Amino acid sequence: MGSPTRDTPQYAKRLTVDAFVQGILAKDRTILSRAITLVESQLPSDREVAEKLVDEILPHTGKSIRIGITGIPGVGKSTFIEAFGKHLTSMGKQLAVLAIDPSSQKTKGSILGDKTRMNDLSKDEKAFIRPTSAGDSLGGVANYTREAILLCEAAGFDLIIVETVGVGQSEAQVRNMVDFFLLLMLGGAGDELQGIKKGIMEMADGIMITKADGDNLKRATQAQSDFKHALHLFQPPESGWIPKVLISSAVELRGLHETWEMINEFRSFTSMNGYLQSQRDAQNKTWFHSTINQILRNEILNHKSILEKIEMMEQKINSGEIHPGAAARAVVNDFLKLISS
Ligand SMILES: Nc1nc2c(ncn2[C@@H]2O[C@H](COP(=O)(O)OP(=O)(O)O)[C@@H](O)[C@H]2O)c(=O)[nH]1
Ligand SMILES: [Mg+2]
Repeated sequence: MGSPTRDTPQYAKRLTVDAFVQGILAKDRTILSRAITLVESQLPSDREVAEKLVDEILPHTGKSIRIGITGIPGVGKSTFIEAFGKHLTSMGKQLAVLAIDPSSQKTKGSILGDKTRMNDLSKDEKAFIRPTSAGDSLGGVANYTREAILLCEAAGFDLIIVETVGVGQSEAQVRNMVDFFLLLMLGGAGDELQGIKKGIMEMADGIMITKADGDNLKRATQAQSDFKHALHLFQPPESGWIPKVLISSAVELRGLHETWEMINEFRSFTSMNGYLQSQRDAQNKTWFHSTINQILRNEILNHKSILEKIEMMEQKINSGEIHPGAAARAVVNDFLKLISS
């Protein structure tokens, strides 16, 4: 099937929903990539097509394992994903990686860019790597990452990995769109040094001590046993799954098969006790409600008079004339009056 390339005139044109669906189900990488670009678009006309597309492919989703990988910049996320990814494809697995690329944000041309591209893995025909912008929108790693996961699933990938930027709220957002959340940490550096809050450790289904090679191996093994002890102090997670602590090295190819076994074990454990599905159901519910908020907010901000009112209210809040709750209520009341007139 000759799909349009950059050289053909059709490329500039938008595909129909049906052409997108057929292309994705036929595992056409170019069309998958274009579909992800479509769901990332903020244009209302694109949103409309994107929503139809995601709706159409929905029956073909849900069969992959969704994995989130987080950790501070430099901990070795991209390098680990590349080594782990190659291990998976050598076993015949098909893997999609959605790498949230911080270089497209403030730190333009970031030094991490090279690794994010995962040059070796991207040449592997069983792998699909898609750097996505961290997003300038309010939502940060917004709903389009969720939609991109679904598109990749419909294209038949067995595993979907989402690499986080490793700052602030993006962790919680990614946690809320994957089945298994893996936190990468360095051995020998204090938790505070690594900027890892207890809350993030509590979100993890697995902790990986990276760079366990050369002189670092001893420190990594020590950290492994320290973290195992530390995890005992936490509340048992809702899934009933006791998080595992592993060590890895992308240089000495350590811990890769163990990671795969851990994820498989998690999958059977949570399939048996129903948590895998109940977590996905809860995530969908959150997605649904946050989308209502987002759509409503966009509708409200669509009116010039409302934007002016908001600006005025901000000043009144600053000068202490009105409190934020009442100001918000006044804005929404104006909106309601506007749409009913
Ligand atoms: N020795 C060693 N170095 C590593 C390993 N993994 C990553 N690195 C190095 O650590 C740096 C940061 O890695 P990168 O994957 O870009 O980290 P990210 O920011 O978390 O994605 C790079 O210079 C890597 O070469 C490892 O397993 N062993
Ligand atoms: Mg990276």
